[in-house]
Amino acid sequence: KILAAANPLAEESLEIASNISYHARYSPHFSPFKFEPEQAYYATAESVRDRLIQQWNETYFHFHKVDPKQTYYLSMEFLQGRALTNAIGNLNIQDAYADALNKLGHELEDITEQEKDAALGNGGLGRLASCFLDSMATLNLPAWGYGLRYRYGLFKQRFTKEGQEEVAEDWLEKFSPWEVVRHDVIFPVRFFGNVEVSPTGSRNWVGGEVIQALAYDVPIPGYKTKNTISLRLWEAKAGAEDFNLFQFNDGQYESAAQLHSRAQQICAVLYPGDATEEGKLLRLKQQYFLCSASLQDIIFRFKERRDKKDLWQWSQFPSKVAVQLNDTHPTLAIPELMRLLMDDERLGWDEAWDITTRTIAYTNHTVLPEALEKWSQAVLRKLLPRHMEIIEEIDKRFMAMIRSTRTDLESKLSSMCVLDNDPKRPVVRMANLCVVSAHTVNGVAQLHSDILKSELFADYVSIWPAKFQNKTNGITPRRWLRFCSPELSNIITKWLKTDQWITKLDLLLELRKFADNADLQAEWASAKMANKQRLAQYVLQVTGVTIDPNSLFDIQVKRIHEYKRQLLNILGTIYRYKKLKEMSPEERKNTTSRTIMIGGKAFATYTNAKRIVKLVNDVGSVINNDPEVNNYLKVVFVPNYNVSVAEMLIPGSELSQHISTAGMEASGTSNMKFALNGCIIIGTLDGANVEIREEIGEDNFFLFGATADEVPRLRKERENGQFKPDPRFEEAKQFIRSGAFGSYDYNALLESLEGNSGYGRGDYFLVGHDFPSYMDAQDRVDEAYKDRIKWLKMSILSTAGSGKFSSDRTISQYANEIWNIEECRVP
Ligand code: 26R
Repeated sequence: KILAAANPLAEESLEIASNISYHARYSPHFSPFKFEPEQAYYATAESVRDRLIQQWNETYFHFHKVDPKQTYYLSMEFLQGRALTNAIGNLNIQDAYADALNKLGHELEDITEQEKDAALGNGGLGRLASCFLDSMATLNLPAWGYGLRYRYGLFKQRFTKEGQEEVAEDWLEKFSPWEVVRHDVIFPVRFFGNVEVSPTGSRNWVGGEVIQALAYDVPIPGYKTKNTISLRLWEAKAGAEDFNLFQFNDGQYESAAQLHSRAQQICAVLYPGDATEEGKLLRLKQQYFLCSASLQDIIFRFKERRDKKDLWQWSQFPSKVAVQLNDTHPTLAIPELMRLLMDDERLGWDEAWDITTRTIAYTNHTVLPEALEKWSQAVLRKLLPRHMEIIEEIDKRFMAMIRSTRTDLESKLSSMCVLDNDPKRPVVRMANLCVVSAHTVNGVAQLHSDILKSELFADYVSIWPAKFQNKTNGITPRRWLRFCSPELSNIITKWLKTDQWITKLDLLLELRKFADNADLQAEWASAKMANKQRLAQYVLQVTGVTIDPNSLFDIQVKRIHEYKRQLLNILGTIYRYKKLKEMSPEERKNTTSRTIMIGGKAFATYTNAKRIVKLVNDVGSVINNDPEVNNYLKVVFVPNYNVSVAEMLIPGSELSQHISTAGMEASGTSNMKFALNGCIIIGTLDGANVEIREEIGEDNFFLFGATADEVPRLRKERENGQFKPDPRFEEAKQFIRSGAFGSYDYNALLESLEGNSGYGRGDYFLVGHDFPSYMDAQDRVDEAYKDRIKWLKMSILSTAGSGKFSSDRTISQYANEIWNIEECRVP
């Protein structure tokens, strides 16, 4: 104690240690007298939560008092990953916690490993939402996230002889110390039923089933600020009154609790397969559940903050509330806000429409036709009869407006309107509903936003030229550099003589001055090597494969999809392997040794994606066990790619592949994480790659492949049989067909690269076209890596040029250019 008094860090760590012990003892979740890493994790998390709750409450009251305009980010996905390291880091108390845990006989790193990822998202879109929350909190913006509290998040990926197997991931198995249930925040959400018309002509939605939405809040701390905002996740519940005691006593247990089990289904899993009619209905229910609960909550808060004041009007709503739709998944917020304003608050159509359109903005994240949501009109009418009426009215008024003001667009009307009345399959086009109703529509990288304006939404641009914007994605530098690579972070701080870069990422530019400095290069190399060794340890532990930290670490991690072209990567790898086999031992010694790592989950019913996963695994087992070449090449499939695996992989990477067919990847965000960590990108001119290359410099980017504007012509040529494949491409495919990688029949997969017509056939993704330029770019990589000084310089320049890709920059732009909100800092 005496010692501690002289040293504030020691004092704080003593206090923390005692707080952790308190939780282990008095918030017991386990048998007493056990303090293994698991118990230590929960006790540590609870002690961190104590600190958060205080500033979280202060933030709530401060927002309430100041009553600023507030943004609500509606998203069906939040890919939060782990919270402990992030919370401790944002509170800036790492050292004290590490110390405190040492006193209790544990290492902070082991304790943080105990936490399960909160994987309430699929990939890029969900992780973006989580990075955005971090930036909103850090920038002291009045903003909240709204999502669903899925019981099971994204599946865990396991392997059998057949390939990938999906296992439910029970992230709530024990419990989550990061959520607080708000028993007083509960709203009814109706499904089915019918619309009743009163004698005065007003319309009311009645009947059907009513399920309760109960709020669970997750604290989102900002970095080095008191501001701690909320991610509010809804859970579906039925009430005691819905439990039929009579039936239960009669032995009819299932039907007695029918509504309870229907409620449970709603939040049971993230993104259930929508191949069946049943599955489609459930997904739509989830979407509506999120929208209705969130809007009721937003309106409640709007009124609550206003009730204290004398006069208020609905017309003020858009100057107090901004709602951002993360893709079309929460589109039903549009008819739901209209319904609440008209049917519950008794506003007329025009006033409700004015408020709705001034409140809602929409972000598009993909141009892939199969990912553009279209809901069957019949399903929508059955589940949400009043919303269907409102959607029909929106469409009717939109068409009337075009017919009366824009006769030049009449011929385009059938593709521009919201309802597609094709008698074979009448649907609601959700993206069109968003474009017609939102005040702003944005893409997520410059190229993507340009494509939205010139293709997908081209017809609307002349009606509303100012509606369309670009907001290039970003990533939080806290999680994706400061916390996942403390070694590199410390070097950056040392050379910039400040740690301000953590919130002002543009400062990284200063590193350019030192890119040739031998001392910085040496420190840089040793930090990268430490990260590579840590990664090699991890790979050994999860796959049993030993990899050499002196080889070039080449990584491609992302969801498996044909447009992302993991197949191009593995075909290139196969060609590389074949050439190595043909070389003499002397020749091999002159090659660049590589470790190629591929990771990612395949959607459970996406056959070709699963075949690609299997191929990577098969290729890996042959190459890694081939003593002739396995000093020069290893191929590893990293299982169960998720946020915390990314935090391990990215800092240890030197080359990363972002090689989608140009025009198809809206942005990509892992490309930004890799670049920020000093990893060089090999990539196409797609998504945010274009801007990354601009920022980092073309000399520090390995470019190849067709450009987006060439793609349509190349597909045509393909269909006309004008495509002449490169012999290397043929050789790689032939090698697979020869059975070099086992007996599995890869013909069906390879045929997707052949033939000449149709989506997904005739090499729609142009793997064959880009193969030669890809291989040439890979040759340039091998050459560049031989010059270690040159490579280190490229690596430093990569980090130095990544400042633009902070989600702080992205969120500031949303705040200023779309939401019109301002900082609201807790004193
Ligand atoms: C409706 C259903 C079929 C569905 C489609 C697509 C559900 C989820 C998705 C996810 C898509 C929209 C997605 O994750 N898009 C990614 O968004 C990232 C963040 O903007 C981009 O970086 C990335 O390029 C894009 O693919």
